[in-house]
Amino acid sequence: MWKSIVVLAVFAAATANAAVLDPRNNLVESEKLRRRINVDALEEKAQLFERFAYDSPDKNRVIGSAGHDATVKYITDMIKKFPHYYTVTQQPMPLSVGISANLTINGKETEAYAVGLAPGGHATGSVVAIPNLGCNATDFPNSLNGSIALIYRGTCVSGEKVAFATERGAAGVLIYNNVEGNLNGYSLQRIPATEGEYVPTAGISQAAGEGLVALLEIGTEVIVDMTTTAKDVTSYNIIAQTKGGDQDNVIHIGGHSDSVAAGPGINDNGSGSISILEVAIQLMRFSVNNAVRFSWWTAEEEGLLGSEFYVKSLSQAEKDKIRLFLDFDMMASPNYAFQIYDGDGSAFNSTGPPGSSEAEAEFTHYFRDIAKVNHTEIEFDGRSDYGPFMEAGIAAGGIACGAEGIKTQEEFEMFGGAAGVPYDVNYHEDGDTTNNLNYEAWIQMTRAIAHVTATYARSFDSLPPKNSSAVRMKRDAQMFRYKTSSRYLSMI
Ligand SMILES: *[C@@H]1O[C@H](CO)[C@@H](O)[C@H](O)[C@H]1NC(C)=O
Ligand SMILES: *[C@@H]1O[C@H](CO)[C@@H](O)[C@H](O)[C@H]1NC(C)=O
Ligand SMILES: *[C@@H]1O[C@H](CO)[C@@H](O)[C@H](O)[C@H]1NC(C)=O
Ligand SMILES: *[C@@H]1O[C@H](CO)[C@@H](O)[C@H](O)[C@H]1NC(C)=O
Ligand SMILES: *[C@@H]1O[C@H](CO)[C@@H](O)[C@H](O)[C@H]1NC(C)=O
Ligand SMILES: *[C@@H]1O[C@H](CO)[C@@H](O)[C@H](O)[C@H]1NC(C)=O
Ligand SMILES: CC(=O)N[C@H]1CO[C@H](CO)[C@@H](O)[C@@H]1O
Repeated sequence: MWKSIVVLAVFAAATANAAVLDPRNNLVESEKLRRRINVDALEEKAQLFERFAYDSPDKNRVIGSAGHDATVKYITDMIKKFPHYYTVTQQPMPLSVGISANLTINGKETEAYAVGLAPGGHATGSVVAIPNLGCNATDFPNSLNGSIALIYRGTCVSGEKVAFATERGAAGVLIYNNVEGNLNGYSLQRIPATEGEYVPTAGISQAAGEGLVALLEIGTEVIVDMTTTAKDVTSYNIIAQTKGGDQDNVIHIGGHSDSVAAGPGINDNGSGSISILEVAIQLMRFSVNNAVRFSWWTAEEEGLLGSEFYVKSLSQAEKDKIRLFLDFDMMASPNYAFQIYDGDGSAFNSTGPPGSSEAEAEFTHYFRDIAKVNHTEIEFDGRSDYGPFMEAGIAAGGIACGAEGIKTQEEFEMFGGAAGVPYDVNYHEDGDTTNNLNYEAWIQMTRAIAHVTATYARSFDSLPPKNSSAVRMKRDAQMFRYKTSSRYLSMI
């Protein structure tokens, strides 16, 4: 008797499941998709990502590590299980990962740090200190022929500084820190292939750099001998797109798959990768009107390299298909605030391309009217994976829970937690593990992702029309304002 009940029950469940599983007559809806998001599925994946880190010799998921390779393989395999629903590709990106840097200054061994994206090699020569920050070609002497350029870190990406020095004939570059502490995990933050070659580069401490500047100022010649070793790796962006839905009108959802070198990177930004993976898995129960594309970017921590590489690889026609790009990282900060990117510029006077205001409004609608929780706004400054999209004139938006910033008293009243303490005390530290997650925040944020995914997968009616000349003019005017703003000029 019990047997037949079991058989019947299984049969009934299978039938019910089959009906639910057939997405053809089940158009996605925000509430239905949100209901499928549960905390156990998120937690289970966070444990897995942590294991990928701890099983790797380096105990992290930084690009080029076994932990990152395992993450990329896991996400790709997960999506590949559903070939009827998604097309999945891995976009290869060649990178150079710094292994070691050995340095002598006037024959004396000095501690130096390997710098990511810089090539391996040997250089010896006399040191020339570059004035200012080395962010401007005019900072450099006309010829650095065979010298070692000494440059202060900061304000622009170091790749820019090293490219100037290389162009002027430097044999090598020393970057000295602009804060106390070491330069472990530091990178040139710009892909060399697109901007010209780099010479061997090493990092030194602020104190060591200032010591060299002082010696040069009193006219002492300083001879440096440096050897850097680097490893060439291929790192992958993962791109998955629904086979269903209008392929010319795409909602694009992204997060990044790598961590910093310090630890497993479970909140930063494992949480974002996992949230969008879970939404991608649950979406498979439903049909969509517009194509949905999910991306897991590589090498965000080295300077948004994966997303930049991707956007640069798209033709204008392909860019035009992306109606909106939404970025998700830091989804579970222990001392969280619900932060929405200020796409309409109402809080920080910096707006995104047309469509970005509407995206902000959709997130506001979710937090205020659906989840009924407070939210704040954060500056839309292009310093995460949405930056390259924004620069290409593609509407963008996103949400986050906060990184190293300090929670204010006002935010404490809005969200609880602790005032005067960072949103994530373990940001970029080895303590960013599964114990570092706020699950209440994480589920709320993941449901917000489900809401916008479902909303735009159904319709783009709330966004400005794609082709109107008014929208194009507005976009061009916005891009001109952005590219001439002091913020943008200080970033390049
Ligand atoms: C070079 O530096 C690395 C650390 O960056 C160190 O492990 C290695 O022993 C050094 N090699 C030599 C030959 O000094
Ligand atoms: C670079 O320096 C030159 C000369 O000092 C100046 O005119 C120019 O505005 C600077 N460029 C930037 C981007 O700061
Ligand atoms: C650069 O240095 C090489 C030798 O290191 C020398 O032969 C060459 O003349 C130098 N060029 C300039 C422009 O100083
Ligand atoms: C906002 O930015 C624009 C230029 O981007 C500037 O002209 C304007 O003065 C700024 N407004 C405020 C209130 O800062
Ligand atoms: C929203 O913030 C206010 C303080 O600004 C607080 O009184 C209220 O309880 C918060 N609401 C929720 C749902 O947390
Ligand atoms: C927008 O332009 C594309 C080609 O650029 C065209 O195929 C499409 O029909 C246009 N859509 C509208 C709504 O005008
Ligand atoms: C370098 C880093 O911390 N990566 C990103 C993780 O996510 C947050 C929130 O989106 C970004 O601000 C960080 O840049």
